[in-house]
Amino acid sequence: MRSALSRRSAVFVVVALVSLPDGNRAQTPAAPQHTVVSADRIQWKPLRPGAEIAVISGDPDKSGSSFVMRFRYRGKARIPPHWHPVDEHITVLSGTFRLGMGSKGDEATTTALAAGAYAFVEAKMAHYGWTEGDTTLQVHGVGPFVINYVNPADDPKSGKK
Ligand SMILES: [Cu+2]
Repeated sequence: MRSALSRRSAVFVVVALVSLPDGNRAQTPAAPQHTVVSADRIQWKPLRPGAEIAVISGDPDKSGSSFVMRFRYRGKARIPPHWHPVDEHITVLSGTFRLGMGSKGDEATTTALAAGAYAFVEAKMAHYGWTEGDTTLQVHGVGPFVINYVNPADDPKSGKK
């Protein structure tokens, strides 16, 4: 008898929790966000001749912000040796990307990554690359995503590229 009663009480408690109106529920953190970006809404900006950059979501400049960016290259393009203060996740969306590790920028030591391939480069690891034909890369990670060129002359902001 006693156990049947407590079982009935337990059922009542569950029903009461499920049927509480929204206003009576404990406050939850900010509502989850979602982002949808169609390909024709991507805003490409010039990075260097033959190379463009676009921020797809998040703020790569902001510390702690998850971000997604794309890099689009025309023909055979060189990505000079550089490093980032944060981990870099690279996905090849189209074309072929040749990725190399280190600060020398030697094309012979690169690995060819075809469309669909993924690469991870740890924070502060110098790396470089070449594209074979028109190539689009997607890069994601957590900001601040800064591009530090091993050779400062390679920085598009230096005015020499
Ligand atoms: Cu990089």
